[in-house]
Amino acid sequence: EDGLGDSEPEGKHRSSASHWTVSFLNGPFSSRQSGCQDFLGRWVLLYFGFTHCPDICPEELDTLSAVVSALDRDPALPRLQPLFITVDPERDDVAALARYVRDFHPRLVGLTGTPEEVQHAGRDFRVYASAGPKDEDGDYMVDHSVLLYLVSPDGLFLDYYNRTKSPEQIADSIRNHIRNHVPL
Ligand SMILES: [Cu+2]
Repeated sequence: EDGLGDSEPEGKHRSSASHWTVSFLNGPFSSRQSGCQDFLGRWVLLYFGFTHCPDICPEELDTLSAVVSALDRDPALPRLQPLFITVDPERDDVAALARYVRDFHPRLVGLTGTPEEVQHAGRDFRVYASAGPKDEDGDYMVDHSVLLYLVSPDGLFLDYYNRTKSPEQIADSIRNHIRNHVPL
């Protein structure tokens, strides 16, 4: 372990998130490989988790969906693209993610890939994920960072939100980012 634990990214940095490479899933993509380039030009709200997570991931995805829905109600704002990237590619294949994302926002796109691709996608966001031991049924938990990340239409990581933030607070912050955004 690198000791990052549940700690947050150090400050807001302008690390480019332009190197995501994760496999296609039920999004508006023409090719199997998908990545940041598919989302350039759109505001992205991104979460890393896994579909077998008993309560934290469903809660966070409910929060993410509530934020996107709140912003959807303002016709002057651009539509946010909600994304869910798995930290458990062993179990979360395309079919599992496609089923899972249906329970949340209708625009939510789930992404999976090889373990390397998924790790690579999380690196720019300093995502921590560590699978625990398997029980007798082969079931296991994945300890992981619990943060929502805001990515600008330029593909830059702008802000993150931890679990102390309400959907209203997050929506307000995103509104401010959109208002103050100066394109590259
Ligand atoms: Cu989780």
